[in-house]
Amino acid sequence: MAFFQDPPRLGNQFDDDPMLPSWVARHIGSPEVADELRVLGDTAVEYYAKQLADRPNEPTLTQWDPWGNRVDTIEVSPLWREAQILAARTGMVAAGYEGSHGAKSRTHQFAIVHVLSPSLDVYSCPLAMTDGAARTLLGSGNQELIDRYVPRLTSRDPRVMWTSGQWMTERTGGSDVSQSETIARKDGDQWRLYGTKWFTSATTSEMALTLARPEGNPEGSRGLALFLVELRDANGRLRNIQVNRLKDKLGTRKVPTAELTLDGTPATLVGNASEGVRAITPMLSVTRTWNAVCAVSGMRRALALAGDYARRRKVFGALLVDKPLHVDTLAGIEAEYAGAFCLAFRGVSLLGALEHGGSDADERLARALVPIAKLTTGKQAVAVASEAIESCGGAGYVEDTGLPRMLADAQVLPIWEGTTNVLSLDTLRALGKGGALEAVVAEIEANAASAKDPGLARPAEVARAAVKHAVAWVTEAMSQPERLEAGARRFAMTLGRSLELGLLVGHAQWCLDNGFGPRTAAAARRFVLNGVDLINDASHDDAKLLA
Ligand code: MFK
Repeated sequence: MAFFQDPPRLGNQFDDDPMLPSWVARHIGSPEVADELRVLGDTAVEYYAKQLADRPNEPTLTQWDPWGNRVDTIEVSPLWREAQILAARTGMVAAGYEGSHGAKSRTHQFAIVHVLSPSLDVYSCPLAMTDGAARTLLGSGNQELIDRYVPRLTSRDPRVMWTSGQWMTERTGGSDVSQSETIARKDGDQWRLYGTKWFTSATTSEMALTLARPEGNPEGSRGLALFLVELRDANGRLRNIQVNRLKDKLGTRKVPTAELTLDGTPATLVGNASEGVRAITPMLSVTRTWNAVCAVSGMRRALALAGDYARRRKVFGALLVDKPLHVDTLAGIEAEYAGAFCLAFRGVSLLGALEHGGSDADERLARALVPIAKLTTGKQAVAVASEAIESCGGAGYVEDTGLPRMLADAQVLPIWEGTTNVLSLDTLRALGKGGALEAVVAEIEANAASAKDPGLARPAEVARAAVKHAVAWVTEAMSQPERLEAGARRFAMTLGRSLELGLLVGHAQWCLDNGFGPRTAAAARRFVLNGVDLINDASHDDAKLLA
């Protein structure tokens, strides 16, 4: 009888998660939420099967109808159509706004996101921007826009719920948006936008927040203003928007990312007619938090499949799960997942706290932690996905197993929403506001100090030592701009890894004290071996010779 390898399968995506049940027990403490997530854990398995069946389908753009009319219709994949309904009903955005769990509502919402999003082909993208748009509007003080749009963005009714895009990137660049060329002109009382948006994810959304420069405003980012665009009129036609083409991307291929020309597109000013970058920063904070959670949930999916494969795949006379080297390899990436989980979900709990009257200390910590979490987890997601598909051998490299998509989709996480370097510089900017570095140190110290178990003593010490080294480095480099900038990524990553380890230690102690076992403590010990302190002063002259 010929041999056929059993493919990897998923178990319940709540119960099988080594981090989520204990985190939810600790930070929400509601058995009903655990029950809800367990049901969604099965839904995630059901949608994984649909995802595999839907694999060849990608969005299509039809620019012209048979009679020569420009129509620019985008059709999304069947799974995306289902995802829209599922996302609304399960409250993937709404749960964060309903307030049923007070400041813990964000943890509830992102636990749902964590369980479901790896099965939804990056439908997390429009959801993240929708969440960000709701938060931005709520913070704008523009009551008319809040009343009109927030109920739609946060609805659980799929017939009512709208999603929102976020159009920032132009041909001039995605990092330095100060060079944006889109112009806003007054036409009577109506603002109209003229320009090209180069990378607009999820162009099927009903609305978008975007930046444009009101005519006559000065150059630079302060001359930009924040606008809201409703994409279609009552007949479903795009309002002076042309879809030039869909992007041909390495991953996130189900996301209808497009290039758009705005040619007199009606738009509503959200706040002032300037300072648009500052006005859109709530959107950036929310989507970067989504990015971190989706990085973590993507790692979890890769590990679930790699772990199951190891229990099915026999080589050299034994299952992979019984091979010491294979087990050692998986343990290394499981520890990365555990650390990343703690950091991403700490960002989530801070977001919830701030929305429910959090303290100044929460505010300072959040401003630094958001870019740090985004940049650290984005890199980990790529490394973990790469290792996980390698652990499935050649099958991991063959498209119709569905496994390679995990790596291709992970690769966007360090790129969109601010690259690793842009976020490293943003970390410096955040720390420059004062009090934020102290807040990071205090967070690590509080968690390290909670470690009573002797097995956590060394991880606690490593976290403390790494952050101490980072503080000493930045204090010295502060007065040397070239050194500071060249080392900014190593610095930010060290803060990220110290935070992950510190939080892991704190959570491991809680798990030991509350019947969740020694696994998280093992993750903390293994995380230490993966390396935490990345600070060094690489020669900038050498770097210039090399680059
Ligand atoms: C699964 C997850 C899915 C997510 C889906 C998303 C798909 C979306 C696709 C995209 O649209 S990707 C494009 C996203 N683009 C970016 O993330 C932009 C990356 N670039 C940056 O983040 C730059 O740092 C930035 C554009 C913000 C720099 O702009 P400027 O022109 O140099 O602004 P400046 O002067 O530094 O900051 C203006 C104000 O905003 C300052 O406040 P003040 O005026 O009070 O001094 C800054 O302190 C403040 N600010 C900047 N960044 C901030 C911030 N405040 C809070 N948080 C931040 N991150």
